Amino acid sequence: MIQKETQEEKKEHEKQGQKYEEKTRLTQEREELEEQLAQKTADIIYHQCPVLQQTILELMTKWELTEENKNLRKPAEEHNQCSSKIEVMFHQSNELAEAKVGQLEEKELEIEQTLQQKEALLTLYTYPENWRTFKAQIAAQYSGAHLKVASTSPAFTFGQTNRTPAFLNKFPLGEVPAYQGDDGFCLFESNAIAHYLSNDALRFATPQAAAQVLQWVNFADSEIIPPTSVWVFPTLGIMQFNKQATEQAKEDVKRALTVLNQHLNTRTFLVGERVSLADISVACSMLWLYKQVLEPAFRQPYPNVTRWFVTCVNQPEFKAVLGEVKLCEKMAQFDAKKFFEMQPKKDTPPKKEKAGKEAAKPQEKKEKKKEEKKPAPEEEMDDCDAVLAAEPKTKDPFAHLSKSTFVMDEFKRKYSNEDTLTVALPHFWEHFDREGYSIWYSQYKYPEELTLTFKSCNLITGMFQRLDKLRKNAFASVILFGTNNDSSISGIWIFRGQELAFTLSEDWQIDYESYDWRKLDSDSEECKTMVKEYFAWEGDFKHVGKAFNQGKVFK
Ligand SMILES: N[C@@H](CCC(=O)N[C@@H](CS)C(=O)NCC(=O)O)C(=O)O
Repeated sequence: MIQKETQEEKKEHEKQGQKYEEKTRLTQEREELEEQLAQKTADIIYHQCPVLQQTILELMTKWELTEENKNLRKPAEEHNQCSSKIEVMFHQSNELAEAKVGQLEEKELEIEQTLQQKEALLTLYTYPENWRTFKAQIAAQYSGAHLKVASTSPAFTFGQTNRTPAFLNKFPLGEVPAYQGDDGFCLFESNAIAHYLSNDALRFATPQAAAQVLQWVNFADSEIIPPTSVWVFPTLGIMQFNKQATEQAKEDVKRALTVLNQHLNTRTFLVGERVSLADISVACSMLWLYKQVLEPAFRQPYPNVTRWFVTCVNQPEFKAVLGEVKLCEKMAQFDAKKFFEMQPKKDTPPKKEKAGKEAAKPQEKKEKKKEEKKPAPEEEMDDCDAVLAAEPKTKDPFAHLSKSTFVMDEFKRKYSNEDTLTVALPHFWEHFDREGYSIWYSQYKYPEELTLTFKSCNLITGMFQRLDKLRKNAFASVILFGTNNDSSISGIWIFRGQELAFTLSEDWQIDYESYDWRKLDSDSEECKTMVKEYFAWEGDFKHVGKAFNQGKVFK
């Protein structure tokens, strides 16, 4: 017979059911809390905060949180107390963890700054794309030396900076590459610099191997560079072509290639079983040959040399400096047009006595003498002169614009030396030429990616550096707003012309796509306010919604 459930029994069952539900809810709640706590602990361990970690472990033991079921037996009230205690503790631990994170960030900033200073202090002065400098740069890639390459203004202007007394005081020849270390140690001569920046693996430790490295470094300088210069420079339009000298140079190159090919018949690298300074020096000295004139038919008898060269330039450390090296497909010939274009103008300051020294083999010297009788412009250049001659001829992307009445330099001087609100700004609006210049508002597109403020500032200054050549025709004040992990970047730019200047040159396009750009109407109130606030680094910055943190000026 089925026993009927009495009223009391029914009630008791319902009560038990409710209790069971309550228990389940509490278990869930506690599990969630424990999970949060574990997460927090993991965060703290991650942030290396052993004191806090210890406190939490102690609390966990005290409250028996790890013993699964014990807590369940506690009455709900006690459990709730426990939960709120945990909550309080979460708040406290959060604050402590945040403080710790803050400390760690400061430490990170300090380290970063020290690193930057270190990098900034190991300086290599050169002109861009100097194959002599590549030797040192590649050696530094292997050894891990952090180098700052000063090759463009304002850090270094070839033909100017290297002729100043301050530079000559440190480097009496006034030649580049030139190295200055963080300890003030100065070196000239590219081979010495590359040697200094190498590690022991590149230099080799045994006297024999070290001497072999030196042998190949000298081989590059005396057997490869002179004929290479005679043969290649005319094809670059930086030296007058001389048939006889070129033919002799080709023979000399063949001789060097034969020696190398023979040596590399049974070897992967020039010395020992790994890349050394020997490979770096010889490969760099052959860069122009392989890029300009060693067409497949010419290099065909020297397969070991080409195999070795290709192996070298494809090493990551070489690639990081040289980029992709494309081997010559068709032997370049004398570029007469370029040669005449590149002749130094009459008003170019006379270059000190040195030209063509490495190219000047005895026979070449005789040729030169004959040519000296001829009138200009046959004066010979070397690769250094070529850099100098090419520099001012770089196509001016603003050349098509008619002259403007607004003198950017004058405004920049006012901005740098005088009060912004009372002098620089009135000067700006008094002289600003709406036809010749435009004003733009820029805003960084990815503020959610901005973390530490010093990193965001590096983003701004990095952009400024990459836009170095634009300085004459632009001015900007860019501001970082907010704090770590909650910031934004925006700025006001003044450009020559009515278009965004970045599109005028490929070199300028690295950063600009990361920003939204809006041309401002220079007569509008909005523009007036923005120019005022961004130039003066003060004001409401209503459109931003975050407090001013710091500003950077491109001038
Ligand atoms: N043997 C030196 C040659 C250096 C050299 O000739 N440098 C030239 C540039 S290619 C230079 O700085 N010339 C100074 C000038 O023309 O003002 C080295 O390997 O470093």
